[in-house]
Amino acid sequence: MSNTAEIVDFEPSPNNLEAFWMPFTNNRQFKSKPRLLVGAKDMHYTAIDGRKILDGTAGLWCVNAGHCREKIVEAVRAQVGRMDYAPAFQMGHPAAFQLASRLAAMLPGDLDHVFFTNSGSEAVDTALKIAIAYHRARGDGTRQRLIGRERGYHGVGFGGISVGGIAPNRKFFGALLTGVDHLPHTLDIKANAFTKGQPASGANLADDLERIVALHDASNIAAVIVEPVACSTGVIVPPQGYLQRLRQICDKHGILLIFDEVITGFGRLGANFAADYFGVLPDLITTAKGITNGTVPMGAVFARKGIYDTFMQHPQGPIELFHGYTYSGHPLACAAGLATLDLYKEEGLFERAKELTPYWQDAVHSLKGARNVIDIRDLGLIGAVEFEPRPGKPTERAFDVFLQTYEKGVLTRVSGDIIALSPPLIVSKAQIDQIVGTLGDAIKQAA
Ligand code: PXG
Ligand code: PLP
Repeated sequence: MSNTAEIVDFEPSPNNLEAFWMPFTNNRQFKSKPRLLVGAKDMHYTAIDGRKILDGTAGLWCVNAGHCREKIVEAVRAQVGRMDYAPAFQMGHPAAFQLASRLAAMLPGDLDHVFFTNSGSEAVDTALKIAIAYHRARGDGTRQRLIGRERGYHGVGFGGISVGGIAPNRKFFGALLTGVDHLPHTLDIKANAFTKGQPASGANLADDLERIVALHDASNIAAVIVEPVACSTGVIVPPQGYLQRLRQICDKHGILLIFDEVITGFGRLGANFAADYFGVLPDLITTAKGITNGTVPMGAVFARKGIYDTFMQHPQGPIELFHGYTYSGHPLACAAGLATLDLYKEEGLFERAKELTPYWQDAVHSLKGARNVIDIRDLGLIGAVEFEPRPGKPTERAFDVFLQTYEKGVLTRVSGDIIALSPPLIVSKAQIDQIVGTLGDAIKQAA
């Protein structure tokens, strides 16, 4: 493939690295020793120095079918030559309707309507707004409070950081949304360290929702939003029965349940969605990333029939929901999305992920006993290794392991004192061995 060679005429120097203010990055560290990628194919990146890097993280949890897959590349190429853009408001184009129908057909239960956004952050803000507007449309306008969870990640919009629970993502940004409360997170290393899959204990943590309801009264609460598996914070796997319990309590009190499946959607757990995997039907699902295999930015909110119908029945002006983005349902994203769904299906990638899960689980847990490792967690094709922080220097140890692993040719993701893994679903057993083996070597050296 020639998709690596022609773009390498870029010599990094302090001058040309300065202008780009990098997101969620230690800019000064990066610019002093940049890690630049210039090409990608299937399971590998090509670094600017020509090295092949095995992708242990599907980019940032998004490239579920592997990189630069011909079918998707071709679909985007054809679409951009046919029609670059169509207005999203009061106008439409066929691919957006086709993609929405295809998605609705693969969703569980009566989740059957799709609102397009351009990212997971936008999907989250959209879902929160739909939840509040839905109650209002039913004459239940006091239901405005939103309940998130400690350590949750719901993107970086003001809605998302308000219901989110990652302290550094919140503390620099003022008062945030009012009327938000948080459930406790479910990580209990003392009780559950090195559990394979879902921990047996901790479902009772969902009962905290009853305490929150008692405090604010159900008549004031619009929705609860959780990641079925909390990934960004360092992979927190829900205890057995926990999500079922949350669903029961929401039902009891007329509260909408939102699953943020930006990472867990599209096969990451070896099922279409985490909602399928856990057998729990939320009222709204937020998604992004794998919806286009990361090729073109796109996010979406999936809504149950009753929610959409409520907006359609409500007598009001010419527009039912005063919300949308210039690029909602962008033609290139829709083309990428349709080709992505075809590819997932043709290659049976979600079933493949399911079949690989026991091998993956054993491989990741083989790092038990490695230096300074205090916990290992996994579910589906997700893995995480947590380290004892260096005294007084939190996050430094995992960052050193991440750098060492990259030097040795494997891309991982660092988050606090955790290394997270989430390879494309096309990963082979030999590549799983390489990812875990390289991480083990890096731990010996850096941890
Ligand atoms: N919700 C969840 C559950 C996410 O994981 C978002 C919302 C926001 O999506 P956008 O497209 O606005 O970034 C996310 C994104 C990491 C990492 O390595 C995770 C995300 C993004 C970047 C890095 O933990 N999650
Ligand atoms: N800011 C201004 C000045 C705009 O005109 C618009 C869209 O028209 C936006 C922000 C929102 O941009 P987007 O629709 O891409 O989210």
